[in-house]
Amino acid sequence: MTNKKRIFSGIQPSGNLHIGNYLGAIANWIKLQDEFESIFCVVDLHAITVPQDPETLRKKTLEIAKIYLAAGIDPKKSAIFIQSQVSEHAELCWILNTIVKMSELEKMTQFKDKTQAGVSEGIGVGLFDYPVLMAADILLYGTEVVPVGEDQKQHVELARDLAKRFNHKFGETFIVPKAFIKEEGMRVMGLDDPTKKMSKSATSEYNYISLTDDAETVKRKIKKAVTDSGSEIVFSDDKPALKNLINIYASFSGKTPKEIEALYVGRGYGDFKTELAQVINNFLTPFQEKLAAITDEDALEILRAGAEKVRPLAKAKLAEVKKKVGFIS
Ligand code: ATP
Ligand code: LTN
Repeated sequence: MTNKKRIFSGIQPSGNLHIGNYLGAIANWIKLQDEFESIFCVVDLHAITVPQDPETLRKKTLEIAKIYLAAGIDPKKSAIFIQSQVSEHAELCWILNTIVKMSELEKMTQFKDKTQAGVSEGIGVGLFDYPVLMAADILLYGTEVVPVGEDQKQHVELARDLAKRFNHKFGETFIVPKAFIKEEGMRVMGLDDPTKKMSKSATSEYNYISLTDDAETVKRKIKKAVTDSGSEIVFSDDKPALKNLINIYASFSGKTPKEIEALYVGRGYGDFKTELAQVINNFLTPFQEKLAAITDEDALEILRAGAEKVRPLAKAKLAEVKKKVGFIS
């Protein structure tokens, strides 16, 4: 490994990856991998914080790795690995559990969202502890920058607080990481409800466009996407549904929202939606061809090599932590 600054990020192998995950996270990673020493993880320990079918989990874990590769993460530049194959993540999480406060975790919006306003009946402890495991992921590698979507900012803040707290208590050990969040436009909202983020655990498939949706499905979903009142294609805060669709159009076409508005003067939603579906498919079709060409064996090999590459870093940091807290080696 080199002495470039390090980035670390991950995605859970649960549900179907959607264009929000791509635009909010993976697309940034591709750009950053030249500038930073990059580690990208498939966070299966996080995925089991909600019930998963074991066979589906195995399939999805491989699929995420293939998606990273098809999207352009280059295993020569970046390490790609499966979280559960480096057991130091769970060990560091345990140690961090002893310095995090219940009240800090109770404040986490993702936990509150996923438990319907904090009702903890029937909710696993793992879901509550999720942000601490994420802090362990980040701190284990001396990560400086964490490229994530906006919804993860609060979790990265907790990782910063825990790094500082540990350093204060036991002496300088962890680098205090920073979140890297792309400009506002990158928060992709649900197609059926522009007030909430596009989410792979959404109940309706009309919420999202999956990276594996075929061209016909994309057309159907875009056609059904909610729009605002009026008939003009304008980019404005009081038209949140249209704003979201224009943002998606802009991201995949490289055009600015202003250019897109100009393109549709005097034309209606029908034309706009047809062409938006085309713009998305122009990205998805070649992406899916690349995805289909990656075999399970290739992906597994890359994942094994990735784990081999990062394990020494994780081991060294955990050994340092154990010594600092007073464990005998
Ligand atoms: P869920 O909705 O089931 O919690 P998710 O779709 O948020 O899942 P994650 O695995 O939690 O998926 O997130 C992976 C990455 O994608 C994170 O960096 C997250 O910030 C980003 N991301 C997720 N949804 C969006 C979105 N709608 N817009 C932009 N980025 C997103
Ligand atoms: N919680 C993240 C996934 C994740 C992550 C990480 C992201 C787990 N560990 C470490 C960045 C760094 C999410 O996107 N839902």
